[in-house]
Amino acid sequence: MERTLIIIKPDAVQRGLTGEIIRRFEARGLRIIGMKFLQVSEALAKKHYEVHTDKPFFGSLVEYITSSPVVVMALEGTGAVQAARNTIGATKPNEALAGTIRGDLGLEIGRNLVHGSDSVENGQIEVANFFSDDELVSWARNTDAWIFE
Ligand code: DAT
Ligand code: MG
Repeated sequence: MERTLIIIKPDAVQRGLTGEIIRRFEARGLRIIGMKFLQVSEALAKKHYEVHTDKPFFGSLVEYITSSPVVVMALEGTGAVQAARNTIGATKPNEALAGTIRGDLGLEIGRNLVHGSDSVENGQIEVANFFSDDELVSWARNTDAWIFE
């Protein structure tokens, strides 16, 4: 089963959109296997955004994600990585389609509300960066047979 890491970013938490965002992933059918509330350390932020180290926006990206608490979730499901990306919408909220989290709730790239892993491999890596094995719960939902074929 694929895994993806979701971060409900500081702007979304500050704006009181945590529940609204969790609701959309739950409704999509993705199964929550880990969730916690924390303030991301600078070290963890730099590791998480390592591929962007040389980009001009790296400094502001790290500042943003560490500026205030976040909610992180590990989600599981068939095709979970792409499904979550589609639910999140395009990186630039002003280009994201209506119906997506960014397209419905955001305007600017530096306040784009939510992170989702971009590949199956990165889903595994990012979940492991944020959660220890004993923080992840292996469970079956009574609705699984109505969501997963
Ligand atoms: P995504 O978050 O959609 O996976 P990404 O991995 O390309 O996008 O970039 C990570 C974050 O960095 C993104 O959510 C917002 C910021 N970012 C990306 N490109 C940017 C740019 N050209 N200018 C400013 N911030 C940018
Ligand atoms: Mg990305």
